Amino acid sequence: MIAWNSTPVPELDGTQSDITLFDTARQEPALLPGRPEQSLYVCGITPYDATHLGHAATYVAFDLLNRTWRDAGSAVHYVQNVTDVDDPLLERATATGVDWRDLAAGQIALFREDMEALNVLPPEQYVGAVEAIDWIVPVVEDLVARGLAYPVPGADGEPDGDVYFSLDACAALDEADEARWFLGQVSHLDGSTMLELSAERGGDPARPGKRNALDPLLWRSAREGEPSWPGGSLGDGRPGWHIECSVIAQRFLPSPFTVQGGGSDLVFPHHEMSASHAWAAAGTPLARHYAHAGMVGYDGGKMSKSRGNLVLVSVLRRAGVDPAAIRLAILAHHYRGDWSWTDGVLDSAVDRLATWRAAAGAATQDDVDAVRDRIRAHLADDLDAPSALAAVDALAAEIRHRSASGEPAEQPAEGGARRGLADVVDALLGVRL
Ligand code: 5CA
Ligand code: ZN
Repeated sequence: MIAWNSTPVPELDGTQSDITLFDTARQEPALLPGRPEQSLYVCGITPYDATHLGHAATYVAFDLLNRTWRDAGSAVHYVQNVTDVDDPLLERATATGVDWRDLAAGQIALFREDMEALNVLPPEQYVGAVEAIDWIVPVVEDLVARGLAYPVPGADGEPDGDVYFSLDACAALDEADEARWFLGQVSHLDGSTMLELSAERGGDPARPGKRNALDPLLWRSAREGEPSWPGGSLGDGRPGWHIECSVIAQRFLPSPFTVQGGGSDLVFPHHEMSASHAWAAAGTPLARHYAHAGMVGYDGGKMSKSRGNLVLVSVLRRAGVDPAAIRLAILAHHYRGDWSWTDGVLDSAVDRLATWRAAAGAATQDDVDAVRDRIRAHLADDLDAPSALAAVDALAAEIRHRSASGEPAEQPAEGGARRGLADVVDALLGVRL
């Protein structure tokens, strides 16, 4: 699948240092040593709805990590998936009378436009679940052959043959190995919370015939009226959700890769289960670190289609809102915290963007160099974008003060002062002045 386009990232003088990033699995900030190559997998959209501010905030958060690593001189290998076949997509297609493929294609196209407008750097590999089926099938067959997965009998008139992953068998693998996966390694949740979240987030803890209520689906055998693909010895069907990301990541990235990312709604079961699958399949941890963006709501509540309060990036763009202001509105909040979108959040970002644009023309080379280093230091500290924004605000205020007090202009930045500051905020924050 093709991703989206990006404009070249301006090259800056100097480099970023090693950074710290809060690691969900370690439950504390981790120092990420500099490496010539860093690798990143961010869980992509399920394309049944247009990109809302919450999705956008998650991708902007990991775009900051991508830009920060590049600024540190690393090549970043970035992979993202698209869950282009799954229950929610099929349910929405049925409910709206649209072919599921058309629904997915339309929403993916819109997502690409949104990402490009928000200046989010594209992944090198952008991979659909459907494209991955031929890679998933042999992995599931191997897990069955090794006793790590098992078919269950059909329930309530459903066909036999849905294949589940055995968490208990996986946890018993290589128990002496310190790097081994264990249930709770990523999420650190207790059993009853896991059961609750599993039921809420696509799992089926009450399904009869499972060895452990939390065992996740690997392969769903073909049903009347649902799309299916040949599954070799598994029979026709379609893949489960967690195995999709696990297989795509392991196919394109090193094992383990550096950071597995997504919104905090994916900590459990999705990232916990993807990690278990990778360990069972390859005997390596999925990722070195797990990072999660907070949830974005609306006016203090949940942002959801059913409440009719989805704020869509495409709708804002069509209303004439500058995408750089949307990006600034997102960056005004630390990526790890939950926050709420309000009209006021956008208004402040529009004002801030105008202030920065006005200041950029009068920034000297010293101003630009100093603010660049400040932004770098804040980003190195768990991607602290709000503090980075405050550093630019302070410079803008100083420039305003200088010009108001009639101080003579100093040497302009090389190649024109406006370009200097614009390059720094574009390269490091992805904000186009
Ligand atoms: N396709 C799966 C991941 S493999 C999925 O969760 N798709 S999604 O469309 O529901 O979400 C896409 C990304 O946006 C995920 O990383 C998810 O964690 C994140 N996300 C979803 N809702 C929000 C929200 N309200 N705030 C912040 N991030 C969100
Ligand atoms: Zn995923």
